[in-house]
Amino acid sequence: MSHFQGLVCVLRAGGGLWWRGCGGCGGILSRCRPHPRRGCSSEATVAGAVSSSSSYVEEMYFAWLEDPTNVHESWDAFFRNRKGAPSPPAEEVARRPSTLLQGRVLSHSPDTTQKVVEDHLAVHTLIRAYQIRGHHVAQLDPLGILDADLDSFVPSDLITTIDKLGFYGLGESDLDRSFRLPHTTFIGGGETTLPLREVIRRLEASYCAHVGVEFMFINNVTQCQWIRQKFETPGLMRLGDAEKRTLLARLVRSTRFEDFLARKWSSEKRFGLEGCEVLIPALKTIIDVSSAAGVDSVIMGMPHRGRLNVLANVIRKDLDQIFCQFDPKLEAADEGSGDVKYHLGMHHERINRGTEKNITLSLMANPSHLEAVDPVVQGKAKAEQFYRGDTLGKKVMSILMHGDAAFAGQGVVYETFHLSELPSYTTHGTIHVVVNNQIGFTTDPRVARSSPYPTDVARVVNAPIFHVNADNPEAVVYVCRVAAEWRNTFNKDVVIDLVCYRRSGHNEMDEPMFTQPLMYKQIRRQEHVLKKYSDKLIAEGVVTLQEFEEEVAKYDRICEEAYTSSKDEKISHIRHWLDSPWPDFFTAEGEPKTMSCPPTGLDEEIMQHIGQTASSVPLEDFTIHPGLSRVLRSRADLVKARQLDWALGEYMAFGSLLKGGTHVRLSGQDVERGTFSHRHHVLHDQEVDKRTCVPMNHLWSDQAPYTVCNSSLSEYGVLGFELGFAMASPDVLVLWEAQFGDFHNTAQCIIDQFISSGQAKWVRNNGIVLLLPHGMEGMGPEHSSARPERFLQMSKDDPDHFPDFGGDFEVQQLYDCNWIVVNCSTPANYCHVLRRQILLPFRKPLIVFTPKSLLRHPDARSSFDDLAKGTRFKRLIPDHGPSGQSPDRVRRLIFCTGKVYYELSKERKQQNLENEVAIIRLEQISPFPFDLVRAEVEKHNSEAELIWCQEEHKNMGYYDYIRPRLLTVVANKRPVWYVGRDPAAAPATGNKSTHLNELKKFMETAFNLNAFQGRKA
Ligand SMILES: Cc1ncc(C[n+]2csc(CCOP(=O)(O)OP(=O)(O)O)c2C)c(N)n1
Ligand SMILES: [Mg+2]
Repeated sequence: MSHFQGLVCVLRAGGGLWWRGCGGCGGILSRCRPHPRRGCSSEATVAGAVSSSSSYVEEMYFAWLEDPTNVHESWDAFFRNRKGAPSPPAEEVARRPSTLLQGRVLSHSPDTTQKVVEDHLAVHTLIRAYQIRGHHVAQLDPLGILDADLDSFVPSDLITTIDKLGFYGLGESDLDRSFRLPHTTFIGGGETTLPLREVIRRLEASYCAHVGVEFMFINNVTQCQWIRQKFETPGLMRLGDAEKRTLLARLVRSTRFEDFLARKWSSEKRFGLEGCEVLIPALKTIIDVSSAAGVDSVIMGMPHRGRLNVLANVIRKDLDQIFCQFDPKLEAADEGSGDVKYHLGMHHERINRGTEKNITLSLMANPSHLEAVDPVVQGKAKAEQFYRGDTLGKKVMSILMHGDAAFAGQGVVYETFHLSELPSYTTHGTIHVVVNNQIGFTTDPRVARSSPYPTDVARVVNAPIFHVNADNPEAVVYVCRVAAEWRNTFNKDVVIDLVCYRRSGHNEMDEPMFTQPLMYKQIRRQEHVLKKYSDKLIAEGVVTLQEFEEEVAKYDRICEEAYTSSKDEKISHIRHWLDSPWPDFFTAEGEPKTMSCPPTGLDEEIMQHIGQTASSVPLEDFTIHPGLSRVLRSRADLVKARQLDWALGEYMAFGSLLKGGTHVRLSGQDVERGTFSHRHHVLHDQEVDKRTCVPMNHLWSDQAPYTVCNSSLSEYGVLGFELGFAMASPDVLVLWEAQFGDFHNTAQCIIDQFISSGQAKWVRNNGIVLLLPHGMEGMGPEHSSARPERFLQMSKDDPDHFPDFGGDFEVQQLYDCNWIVVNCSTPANYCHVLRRQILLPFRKPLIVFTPKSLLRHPDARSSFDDLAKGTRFKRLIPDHGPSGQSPDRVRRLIFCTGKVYYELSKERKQQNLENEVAIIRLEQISPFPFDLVRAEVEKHNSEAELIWCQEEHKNMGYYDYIRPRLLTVVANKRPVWYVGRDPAAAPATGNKSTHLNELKKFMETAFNLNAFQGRKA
């Protein structure tokens, strides 16, 4: 090995000896003090730095080997001297690069050519250090008082002093020496060599001015090169005069809009954008660039801050419609509770001025719960892409805006990022814009997050992060342009961190000086960005003062005129704020086209066909697991016997909807196989890696597609995503299945804020289905209860009001409710209720408590007859046994729901009480089937005891919901008795024998006909 090859090897392989434990310094090791909060960045990065420098030497070496005239004569002399020289001893090898990279000239080398190599390496290391850590030095805070990155470590090798040269073993005398530039930088433009002075100047301009680029953690060379080229190429960041004028005009609109609101409604909360007015030109730039690249639909989510401004100046909602929302006398035209003005959504199709192309912009309505809308936006964007066949996200894209505190603090942000690259969840790149006003309500960043930047969460998906000083509008626009180009080129997420400030308190009424006195003293002194930028353009001669003033006056006039016409608005139509209209599904007035629902049964032929597909492998030469062959064989036997188990019932529902053209999407943890191994919707070839087959997609050649996808291990993010997916179209059955129903509560925010109350707040329908495995089976406190009590407590049907049964009562009741809660006891009924979801003329969320042991219970089967043409979902299943034949003899009427029916039935048989006790199953719990329950009560002996029996504890389950409604049915004239588990804190015991004892005890009560005698209700 030559001396040189030895050196290269050391640089590559031997590095582990000296860089370990220290990386954030980009290879400059001895000075790096570990930062108490952050530590250093990855070893891989440093390894990259070294290998890049060494590869440059290597490049030279191989070029020289080919032909010595290929390289400069100093290299020629260097390699000539080294050729054939013995390899250096091991300890020298280990020591040399460290010395070298610290810039100290090897003391024993008198050779000047060697110094040339070492100096080149030093310069390359310096370049790399700027690329990796220049953002720490960048001037990002417009106020100039805070470190935008919360990192007290000062990278002394980068700060603009001459001392840093010594750090690299260079001196002042080297500043005017020319150095050859590596291929990993673009600062040269057309030049391949530059004087060191110019190298540093250009690097500082690229990485340490008003833009801080964080990207060197990305482990893809092409992407890194792309970013370097965008930020290093000389002159690329400069805007033309026309662009500057457009930017100024947008800044005028953004600023004057807030000023106008502040003038007219000085004591109203509006969460204004003051301090980050550039958000508007930023978004418009992203949309312009994306539109030019072919995007024609943008779905956005954002929090409160600046929302009205975005509606007015990005979405272009009519100003009078916005202004009238401030009128306290405005009456609500729509049913439902409505929402505050800075939560409402919007959908608008218009011509994009920049590109003269059509563009549809949707801003999703959202609750106060920060970041909750993120996955919802992604789901809706994914659905639009799916239905348009936009498999690469070239037509539809999403933009998410965030506050700095919420972006760092809310876990759903992380969950959403983790969906970004998953095949069934990716939206092919989201542009995230953080309004980083360096404060969250009254809390400083130093106590609000542990990461240096609020944006660090994005690093998990290798998204580049562009920090930019928001008081430099041109830098902001440039960064936005690059972000949009990045998304269009790589279809990956990207983050823009607008480092700004908040001119008022959290809202306009808040006093920020209580908590941030110094910051706000500075803010009071801070000149408005519009003033600074207009002065700049006037000084540059890009606009005249008069032109600027005219632009301001023109927009002020527009606001005034809109204000005048807003006074004519007497009624607020929330429908006009709908983010996801379904024009063909409803009438022009937004009403259902009918108020009835057809039967949900199926043709025998269809059932047979679906059943056969469900029991077979539709692909040739496909080897399935022998255990699965047994499953398919037993399915085939069931089909032959015209029987359905739970899995087949589901197959019938999905398959028949697919036949009718409805897309079905089932998502959740392990849903493809099914947590309980009963579903098997994706077959895996046992011989060929990753070869799979989804039989449901082989039913008919013209069927709708079936999507079944195992999700990431998230509930909040994934449920939000599916809700968004279901929002895009009424012609899809979207189902989210919890692994066990118990886990849905980590998605409680989506359930409370969107699913339960979404229609009331935002007048939009949603037909999402939640499948929540539920049942007390001795599996412990966290694998038993899907918490029916919580869903029922949020159901809005009145417990004390006995409704009129006019018209189609079933449909009317469904129309009036906020969601439907069912617990089906048979596969046929499960199939019916899923089909009803789609055959209804409107959409409501459906909560299904699904079984576990019943999946394979021999009694929990249905005949094909229960699903035959003309049949329907049974909201209540009467007792068809002996008690049903002679209802007069019945002494006890037990109402129940779900799996406990089978336990009750078995016990009744054992106790030989089939004539005395009737067991009635409530399949639809909410809205409560008052009509059918009353019929049951009236049919039976009026002296019979009324019992509600459940397997859940008394303070849980259904009892609190059922009891007042049953009492309403009997006009409070008869008592309703409770049979079930005693009240408890945990939903279930972890002890098997306690579990069985509890069951035994309440079964005894259920059939002890004297249990309630003499007791007061
Ligand atoms: C999940 C959630 N928790 C708490 C709040 C209450 N809250 C409203 S705004 C706010 C501060 C948000 O700070 P930031 O994300 O930086 O946005 P900014 O208001 O500064 O624009 C808080 C804590 C909320 N809306 N949502
Ligand atoms: Mg903030």
